[in-house]
Amino acid sequence: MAKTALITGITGQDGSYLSELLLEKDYEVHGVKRRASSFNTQRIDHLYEDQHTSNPQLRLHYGDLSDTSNLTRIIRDIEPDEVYNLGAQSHVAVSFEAPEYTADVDAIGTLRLLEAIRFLGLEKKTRFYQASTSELYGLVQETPQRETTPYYPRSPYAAAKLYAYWITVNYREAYGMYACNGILFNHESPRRGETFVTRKITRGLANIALGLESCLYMGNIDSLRDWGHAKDYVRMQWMMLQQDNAEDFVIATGKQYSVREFITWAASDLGITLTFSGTGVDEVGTVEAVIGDLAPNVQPGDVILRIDPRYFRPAEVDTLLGDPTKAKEKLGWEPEISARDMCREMVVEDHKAARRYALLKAHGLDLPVSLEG
Ligand code: NDP
Ligand code: GDR
Repeated sequence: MAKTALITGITGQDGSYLSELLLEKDYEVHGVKRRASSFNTQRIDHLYEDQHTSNPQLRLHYGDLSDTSNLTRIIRDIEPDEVYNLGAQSHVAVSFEAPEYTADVDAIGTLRLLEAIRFLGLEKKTRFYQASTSELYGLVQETPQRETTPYYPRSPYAAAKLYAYWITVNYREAYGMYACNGILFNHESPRRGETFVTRKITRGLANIALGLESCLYMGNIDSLRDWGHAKDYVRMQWMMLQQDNAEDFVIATGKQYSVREFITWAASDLGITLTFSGTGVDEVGTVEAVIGDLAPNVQPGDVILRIDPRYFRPAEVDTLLGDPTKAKEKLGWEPEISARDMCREMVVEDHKAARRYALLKAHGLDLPVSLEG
């Protein structure tokens, strides 16, 4: 019998890759999507069949992690074998501006799902995956970070996710539920939200290369991260629910780079050699040379990167580096795509999108390019 999965956050980056993976494995996939005033299913539109055909394998339900009765009803109707809780207000900087909402959705939203499973008597049937995060480590207490490293959250987002982490452990211990945390380090892809740092860089530089924007405004470019590819990481999310016993795992590559290095890679994938000069908020990125024809609107001497303190966070996580040894040894999981190759893939996709915009513009069909960072 085909398994049934429920994914919260199905319209997000990970939700889209996980849906693809589960559909390939013949799951019946259900997703919770939020009501929005414009379409928000772009990342999964390619998977969505006409719902009028018999037995579509992917079904969407309106819902929200802040709505207990809605979540309980969806779980009652579906009785899923597996729940993947990927839904969240997932932007760390935004969580400083909307701390209460972030806590409600990211922390209490997790409790609502676990409690719905228990309340409906599904605690021995339904397996639960919680999207935990390397942000739990915050002000790091040990390097590299592993499953036993103490947590020190540095944002309302991380504090909310810490509650979600522990309530997941608690439901496992208290009620014998198969519930586990994937402590995932940053993972990216061409489907990454446009305001996270990697995508902001690849999209911004591709737009600059084709004359759609003139300058990229960044925050702390000395920040260090362990970046993997979302496609590799959702494979691990599924694997974590297929074990005999529920356990928590760190998912990371074990390699670390700075935001500055990522900027240099993306620029070089567009044929741009960038040099940095100045310090602190006065640092700038200047074009030293341009090779090839991917960046026709950029000249040597152009300043295409500046620091904008608006993007500094009230408390920063300066460095994260994960140790995925447990995942490798117990599950045989290895990341297949390097950060460098992922950057190239993201630049290629963003350059294609920028070319489409530039072409429309050249034909008088001027669509606005959103510059929100
Ligand atoms: P995204 O921001 O791309 O996706 C978040 C998803 O959650 C979207 O589908 C969004 O819907 C949905 N969502 C937001 N608020 C609510 C709400 N109130 N009720 C229901 N759904 C909601 O995140 P990612 O795919 O990158 O990440 C998936 C999960 O993994 C998140 O929980 C994130 O915190 C966590 N995580 C991510 C990491 C990463 O590097 N990507 C690393 C570690 C953890 P909509 O499309 O309508 O906005
Ligand atoms: P992060 O990802 O906060 O690690 O959370 P993000 O890409 O937003 O930031 C990474 C680092 O880059 C620095 N930075 C900037 N970040 C953004 N967004 N915009 C900028 O202009 C900018 N300039 C520098 C940040 O200060 C930070 O140090 C992500 C999210 O996906 C979380 O949901 C997830 O839990 C963690 O990764 C693991």
